[in-house]
Amino acid sequence: MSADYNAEQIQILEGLEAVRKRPGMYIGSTSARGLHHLVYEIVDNSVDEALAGFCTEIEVTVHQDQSVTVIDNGRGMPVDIHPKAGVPAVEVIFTQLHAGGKFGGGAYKVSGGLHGVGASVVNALSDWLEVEIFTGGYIYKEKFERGKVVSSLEKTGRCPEDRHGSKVTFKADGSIFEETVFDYNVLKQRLREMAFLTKGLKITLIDERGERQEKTFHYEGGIKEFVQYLNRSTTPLYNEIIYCEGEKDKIIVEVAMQHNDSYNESVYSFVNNITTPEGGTHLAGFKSALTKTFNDYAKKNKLLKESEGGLAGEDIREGLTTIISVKIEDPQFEGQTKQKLGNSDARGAVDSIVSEQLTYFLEQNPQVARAICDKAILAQRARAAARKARDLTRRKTALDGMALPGKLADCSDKNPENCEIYIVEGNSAGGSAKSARSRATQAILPLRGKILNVEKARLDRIYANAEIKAMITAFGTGIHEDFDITKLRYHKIIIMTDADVDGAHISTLLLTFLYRFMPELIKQGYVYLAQPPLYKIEKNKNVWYAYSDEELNGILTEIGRDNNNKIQRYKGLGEMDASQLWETTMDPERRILLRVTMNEEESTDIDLTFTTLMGDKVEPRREFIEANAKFVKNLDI
Ligand code: 28F
Repeated sequence: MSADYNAEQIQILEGLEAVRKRPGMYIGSTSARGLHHLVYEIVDNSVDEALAGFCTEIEVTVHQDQSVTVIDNGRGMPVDIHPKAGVPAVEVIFTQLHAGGKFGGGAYKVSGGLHGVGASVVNALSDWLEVEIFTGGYIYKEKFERGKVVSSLEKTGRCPEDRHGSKVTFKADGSIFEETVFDYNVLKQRLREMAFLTKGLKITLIDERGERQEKTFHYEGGIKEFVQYLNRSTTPLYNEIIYCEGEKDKIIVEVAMQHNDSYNESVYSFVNNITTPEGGTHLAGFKSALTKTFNDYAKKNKLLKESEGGLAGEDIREGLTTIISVKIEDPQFEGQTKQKLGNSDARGAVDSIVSEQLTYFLEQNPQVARAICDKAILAQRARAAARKARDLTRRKTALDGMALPGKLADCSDKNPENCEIYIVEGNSAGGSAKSARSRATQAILPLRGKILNVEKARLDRIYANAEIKAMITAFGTGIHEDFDITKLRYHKIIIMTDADVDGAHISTLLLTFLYRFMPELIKQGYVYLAQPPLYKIEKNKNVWYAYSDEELNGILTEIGRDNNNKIQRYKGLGEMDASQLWETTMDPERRILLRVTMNEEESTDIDLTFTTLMGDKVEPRREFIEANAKFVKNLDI
């Protein structure tokens, strides 16, 4: 280190070293999620420039070498010398950790005009980073490596007087990130969300790796279009998107909502464009406004019989898709993953703006108000029936002890951590699974063919379905608001179906049920898919099993492809006898299990995927399947 570092430079070096030593403190993690946060932090600065009213387009490009370029047409970061730092302002943005917003993992960035809080961290965690600014008819450029200036800001050329904006290209540091390959779909999902949340802003994503892909997001309708997009695989209850917006106590509130004919509630809340999956005061304010406003309306218009009491919030929110977006100068986050808004004034701001504007909307649109109240009243009755059915199940369970379903072949070990339950399609496979299993730790619950598609069923029908009830009782946790993960009787729930189209359909129906009524089982990693072998290869009394086409080819290459090896393509579990089922699919020492996982950031996409695949709209399902067919291995036509 040369002697002429002044206090300022030393403080900068210490700051960047701190980031490189503990990157997780600044971007949440150094996993793939942390890697993608680098892009979001740079794009956020362009979004801030858009929120300030100076940027209308952002372009994000992933290059062949996994470096990323973000370019906007804002004013261009300032190039004049920063009075205190004695270097250009842009260099301050990329080398000084700002007090401003914080970072990544659930913390937040302050949007709405405070720029560049994340740029210095991205710089510190990049092998190299180049920034170019177009302003005043000149192009300026500065280069960094791992946060340190390697070539100071200089004019590198001319540009048209009316050309303005900022361009940043960076290459994530492979010595810090376990993963440096960007996932196009993850970036697409987040950039689409940012475009929905920033009405009028055009965001383009380009992928130069492999065959070039390009996708542009531009929504003049902002979160109203977001609700339309989320509802596109369902049948809306009415054509309008209910929209409220306003500002109170310096909090900007925007809410868009629309009921569809399903029974799922999909409410997504954001603060400064950052998703808050744990909700918080803004969501609480919305819920109380909604319940109060609809109950007032129903009473005033005599839609509610006195005997039936008021409508519960969940009755009104049945089938409701909502986006809540608030902008706050100094958001406080709470909750496990710091993704729950804590500011108490946000509750009041959302409550009063939504109450006032929703009341007005209902007065102006009595037929919409009526349709919503009618649906809520049906939901209320179904909830009462479901409660009765559930209490019946509970009472029955209480009366007969843990009245486990007759078809369940339970295991003898009573410690859930050691136990696993196989949900098996069909009685024949169920039979061989029962004789194949290890009785101590493996329970078997055979299901009779296709189970109820819960995507289109209310709670009362769920409780009335024998197969569903058998799983609820066997798992022990209860469902919906009764769910209690501590009562789970098995720490592995393994779905075992035939490796054919029907088997895939049954797995999907089961995952839909688990996702809609016991999502924590998936979120906490208790759910697995068994992987039965696709092929059995026999040669001179030797037997091999292959779990994929490429594995089959590998084996055949190894043992020779002459004609005295017999290859059997398994069509179903029933074709295996108990010992084969055990050694290929159930023996913990040899089997392959696929763990079903989901992460919060993709929650809108996952919710939408289930609605698209399981809902009643055919067109969006066809589009989804065509778009994703390339990811399916062993497609069995
Ligand atoms: C590809 C990433 O970072 N765009 C940005 C601006 C514009 C200004 C600015 C940014 C320090 C703290 C004020 C220009 N002229 N794209 C970007 N565009 N930062 S970052 O100012 C940063 C100053 O706040 C800007 C006049 N005011 C602001």
